[in-house]
Amino acid sequence: MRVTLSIAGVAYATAVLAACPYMGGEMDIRDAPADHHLQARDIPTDTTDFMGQFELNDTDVYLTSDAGGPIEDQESLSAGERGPTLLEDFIFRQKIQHFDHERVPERAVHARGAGAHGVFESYGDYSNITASSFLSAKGKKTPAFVRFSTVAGSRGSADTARDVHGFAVRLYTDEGNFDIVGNNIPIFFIQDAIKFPDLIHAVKPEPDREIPQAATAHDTAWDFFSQQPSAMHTLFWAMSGHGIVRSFRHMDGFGVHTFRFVTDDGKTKLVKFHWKTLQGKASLLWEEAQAIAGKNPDYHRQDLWEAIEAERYPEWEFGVQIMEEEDELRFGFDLLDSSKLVPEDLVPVTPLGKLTLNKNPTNYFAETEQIMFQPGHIVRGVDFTDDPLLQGRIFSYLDTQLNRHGGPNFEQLPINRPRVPIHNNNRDGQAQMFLPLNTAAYSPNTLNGGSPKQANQQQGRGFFTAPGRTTTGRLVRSVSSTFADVWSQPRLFFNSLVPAEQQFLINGIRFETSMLKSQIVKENVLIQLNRASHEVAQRVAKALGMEAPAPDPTYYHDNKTTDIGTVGTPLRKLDGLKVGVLTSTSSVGSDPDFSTSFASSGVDVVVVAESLQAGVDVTYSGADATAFDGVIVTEGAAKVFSNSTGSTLFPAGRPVQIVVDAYRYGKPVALLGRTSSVGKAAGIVSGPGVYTAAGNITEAFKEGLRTFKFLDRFAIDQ
Ligand code: HDE
Repeated sequence: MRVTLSIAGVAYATAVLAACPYMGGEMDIRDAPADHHLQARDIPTDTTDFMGQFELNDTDVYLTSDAGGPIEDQESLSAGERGPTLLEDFIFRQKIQHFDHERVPERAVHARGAGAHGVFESYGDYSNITASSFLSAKGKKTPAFVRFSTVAGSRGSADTARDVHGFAVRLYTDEGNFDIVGNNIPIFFIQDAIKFPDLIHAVKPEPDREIPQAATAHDTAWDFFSQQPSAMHTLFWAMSGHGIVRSFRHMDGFGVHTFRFVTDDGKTKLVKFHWKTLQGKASLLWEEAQAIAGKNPDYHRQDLWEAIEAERYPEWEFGVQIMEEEDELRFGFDLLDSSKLVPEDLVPVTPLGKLTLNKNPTNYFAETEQIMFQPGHIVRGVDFTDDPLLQGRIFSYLDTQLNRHGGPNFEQLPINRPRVPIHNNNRDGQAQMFLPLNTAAYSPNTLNGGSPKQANQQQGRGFFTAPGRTTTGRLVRSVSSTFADVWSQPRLFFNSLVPAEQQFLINGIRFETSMLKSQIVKENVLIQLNRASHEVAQRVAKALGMEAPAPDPTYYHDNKTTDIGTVGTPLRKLDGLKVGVLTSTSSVGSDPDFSTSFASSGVDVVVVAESLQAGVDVTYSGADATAFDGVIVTEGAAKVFSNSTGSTLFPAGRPVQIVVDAYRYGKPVALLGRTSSVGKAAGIVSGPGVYTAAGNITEAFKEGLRTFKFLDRFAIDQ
């Protein structure tokens, strides 16, 4: 059987796998069309079309060795029933050897993550600002894969560790892969890539005892932060709700660096990339995040998976802040400095398209673990800037992929493979998947008709560097003086938060610095905080039992900007939020049917009772306030609460603890019927987000979920 596929890249891959009878079919790579550009416009937007061909279906087949022969592999071959295993046992050797080599090095940073497939859709034709084909027409769709992550923890660490979150997007455009390898925080700790190993060595567990895992609450981290004050700005963001997000779906993404958009005729604009969550931003409280880390370390991973399985596809709007080339120093800081953001009230974000995640990976390792992003994956119409952090990253990611994969052919793995064919003179290397037909693997050549031909700005829609870019300068090893002010923007961030989130930020710094053993490090931290804000320094110092230094007002100001916090703005969608309905086994059937009334808003109702039976989703022994975004105590629950300490079916006091915690975590809480005594026992004071009305509270409760955190419940330093 001959299979003709419309995409040469696909054909290559299939040629290799087609050798396996279980994949069905034979093929010849000469089936690949000669001119891939004819095909390039037809790339599949449904990612399953592409990845599906690599799926291995093991249904109703015999087990085989890797070499294809049918085998049995439950017992090893031995000399006599009680004798030694034979070296000859190729089945044993292959099975064990493959297992021994199952792991690849985890990512040096961002090791813990979760990903999903999706699609990007352009809102229009933006050829007036970029020659990128994925933004060339209204409604144009481009397949995507996104991987979210935390930075410091290892692959098995907990999702809710306080951290910056990775937000890495790959667009499989019809002119090659474009990766925006960004974070959920728009700025970065350092300004020059050469300091990255220092930053990471400082935040990773201390090297003698390998403690603490996935946390910056230790001496080396804050020693570095206080010696490298460019870290203050990102640190402020990480200590606020951005470091402990409710889910990956509830955070924005940022390209961080300033990039360039380039048009066909070479005109350029400076741009910052943004992914704005269409779910709305939401964050956890630190106490909540800590509890979840123990109760459900897979909290974020699970949330993303379940939302997609339930077809509540998370969405982000892609937009750019557009600036002129001559604006590099216009805003009082340098656009090449990645420790600075461009306030959105100065330059608003122009929306260009929408990203929707609509398919979970089929295999975590093959897709989420093996995807290898690179800031160096850019496409026609986009160009770099001289940001020294970006310049270093372009090297680092390629290098790290070589280390992780062991050779240069990682781009041929299904998840990394562009959805357009590849034609070049790169050859051989470990695990080469292609059978190149061209024996003149060099340019220029005549023997292959000069092909592959050079593509550039004028021909073949090739990538091109912005023609107007120039550079001159003395060779120096120094930070630009335009990068010097690293305190004004952390202050801008703090000024722009609502008082409750300012308090959360202070609490975060208090928690972390209270773990420090070195008095000198604590003093240095206060000196740096004090440069950004005397108030912050004082409030932190109070908890450390120390004195803040005298005000250091050089960078003090009262400016604020917009849309910067994670609390105080209602959610845009309730998709995938969970409401715990506390009841008892004897009254499950007679409780109101909350599932139906919440379903229309995408909210899941989880019924909690003493033991599992029809209509009960989870027991009190398994339930916890951290698992819910809001809690409803039904009338039927009253008997469980009054018997809180008497049952052996759940830990003493658990039902009331769920209500206590839900309230103190700022969640909406409803006390129905005669459960006011429950409220009393839980210390609940009636007020916003507490629902006691006799009638149907569903709509009001949904508003409560939209509010997400009731901020009046949190004390603020006086
Ligand atoms: Fe990364 N970073 N990084 N980083 N980074 C990696 O690449 C590096 C930086 C980011 O889900 C590594 O494949 C240097 C900024 C994300 O697979 C490594 C510098 C931003 C991910 C690396 C930075 C990021 C990484 C580790 C200083 C936001 C995970 C494994 C210049 C704009 C991508 C890997 C995924 C991963 C190097 C700074 C985001 C070692 C040298 C700034 C989202 O190559």
